[in-house]
Amino acid sequence: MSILNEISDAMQRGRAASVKELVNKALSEGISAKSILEDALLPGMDIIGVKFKNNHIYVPEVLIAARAMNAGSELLKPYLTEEGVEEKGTVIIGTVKGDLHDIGKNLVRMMMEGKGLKVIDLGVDVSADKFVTAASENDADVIACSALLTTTMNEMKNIVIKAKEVNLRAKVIVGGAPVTESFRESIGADGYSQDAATAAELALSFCN
Ligand code: B12
Repeated sequence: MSILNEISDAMQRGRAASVKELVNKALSEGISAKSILEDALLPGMDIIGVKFKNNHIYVPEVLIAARAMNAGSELLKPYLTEEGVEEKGTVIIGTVKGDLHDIGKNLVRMMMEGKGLKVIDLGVDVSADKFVTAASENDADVIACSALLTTTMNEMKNIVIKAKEVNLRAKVIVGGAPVTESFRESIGADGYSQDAATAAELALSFCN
């Protein structure tokens, strides 16, 4: 089995310690952080998603796989981040109220930091008020909100409404598996993108 398959396999089994060990080994063998993310960790999480959907595995198994995924991707952070870049803008990021999914949000944060953006991470289950208050207190350029549930993505509309109410300077960008460009348009958000790398580009384009 190739090391990338081993990483994916260990992640799916929720073996965080093995994932860390294998990621470090892969890095030392010269495999790029991008490849470890895109060819091992993300496809592994896709498989978990399919098994979860088909009731082959349940929340606890998904949770430990998610922890292993986060453990592996944390190790990639220094490699995905350019050293010594000056701050180009401020982003407030979080997962919307009622939603506890944070893997995608964490990847987006990492890629944004890699582009030299200062990212303030409010975590998960974040209310519209909290997003808007944090953006205003930190004079942020962008609010980036993530949602993984069709039920919670509607909370993004409240963020857009609240931001308009207080005339916030920050642009609101939205993402997460169920979010689409037409949904973005329907709630009047400023931007949408479907993956972490383009999310970072998008945020940067809104910073002066
Ligand atoms: C892992 C997972 C969990 C874990 C989360 C752990 C964690 N720390 O995140 C746990 C076990 C906790 C969980 C719980 C639940 N989950 Co869940 N979960 C998943 C799973 C398998 C993977 C999600 C994931 O991390 N994907 C990998 C990341 C990298 O992808 P991503 O988040 O989409 O992010 C990428 C892009 O979307 C984008 N992006 C993300 N955020 C942002 C933000 C911005 C601004 C931008 C521009 C881009 C962007 O960039 C990222 C990187 O490329 C999905 C299945 C799936 N295929 O999505 C189900 C899924 C999302 N879960 C689902 C469900 C139903 C639940 C539960 C309700 C289950 C239950 N019965 O309790 C609970 C809800 C808990 C809650 N209140 O949030 C459903 C949602 C169905 C729906 N249509 O709403 C899914 C789709 C599974 C399914 N098919 O049934 N889950």
